[in-house]
Amino acid sequence: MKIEAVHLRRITLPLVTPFRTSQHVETERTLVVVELVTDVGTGWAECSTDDEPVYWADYLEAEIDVLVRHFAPALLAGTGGPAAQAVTPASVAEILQRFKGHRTAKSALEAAVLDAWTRAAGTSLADHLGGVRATVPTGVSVAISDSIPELLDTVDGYLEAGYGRIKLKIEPGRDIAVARAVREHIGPDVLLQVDANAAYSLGDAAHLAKLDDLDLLLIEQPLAWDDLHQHAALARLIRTPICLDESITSARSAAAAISVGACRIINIKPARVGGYLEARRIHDVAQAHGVPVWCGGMLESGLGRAANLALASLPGFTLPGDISATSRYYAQDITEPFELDADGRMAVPTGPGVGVEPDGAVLDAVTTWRTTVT
Ligand code: OSB
Ligand code: MG
Repeated sequence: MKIEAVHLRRITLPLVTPFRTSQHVETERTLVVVELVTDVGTGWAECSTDDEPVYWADYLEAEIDVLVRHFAPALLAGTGGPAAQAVTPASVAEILQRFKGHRTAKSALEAAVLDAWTRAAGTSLADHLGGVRATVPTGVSVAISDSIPELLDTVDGYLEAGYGRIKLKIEPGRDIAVARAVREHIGPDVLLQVDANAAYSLGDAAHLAKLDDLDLLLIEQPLAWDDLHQHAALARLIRTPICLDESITSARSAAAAISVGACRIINIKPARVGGYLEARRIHDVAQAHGVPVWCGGMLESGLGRAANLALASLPGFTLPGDISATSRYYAQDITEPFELDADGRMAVPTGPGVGVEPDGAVLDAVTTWRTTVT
């Protein structure tokens, strides 16, 4: 495939409820929509990361800059670079490999190539990746709240909506008592897990061990993103299974984390690992080691959600992901809304490519900036 132009738009979507983690609060999501013009047709994808470099180093304005200056030019056929001949989904990562970091931006371009490629072939992204299920279980990531009664109301609302798993964001001072209150409120049968976004240190091990009697599915990323060794040490001090998010940036780091005993479960987020193909490699490594995985989220619009659903249909995704209905995030999305079915599951798109396209009028209405790289 030859890439003729890369259209980029920055859009802002107000969140229906503020999203507060141990690192920051967000009331609206700003992300970039990528529209690739190729000789076989159009490909769509999104680049979604936080406005500030708090979840990890990538932040939206930095990803825009690296897309415009470095990544898009490297993929364009007309610039005489490595992409002059042909781009395939697998060659995107190879072409961009000499550029360090900025996996969020790399993931967006690869996803857009995958969309154009599979759309042209008349295949769904899920079939292309090797998906095996038509629907996937859903979970919801619940923001930190100052009030436990309010949090319990929020959780009740999500359970009524059909979510099969609750993930509570925690931080020092809002952790054990919060998780205990939720566990007591929802009873022993609902899947419950917590996400610290790296807010603790190994010295907190005895404190975190107090989560052990709450029958949590997992604790996500308790310690620093770059310390597998300390996660392995923590794993020997608490019974709650450790799941890594921020620490897993590639199949190589996933293999390292598993082999040193730093995690028993992995959150796979395509934007964090440089794309859907690396995400699949992590899935394969984890599956080979009997490590369950689930699909994380970046408060994506419908474009990213559709692609995440395709990924989550792979066989090793045995735990519910942070894949929630559009209405949990946005009053107005750029694609058709995604909803839960009567069993609290979500259908994997079956149409060609990622299976959805943005609505042009909505996209125009939420666009705050645009450019074309040719
Ligand atoms: O740590 O998983 C995280 C959102 C943005 C950045 C990091 C994280 C999250 C979420 C929300 O937890 C997941 C979602 O519902 O998209
Ligand atoms: Mg997380």
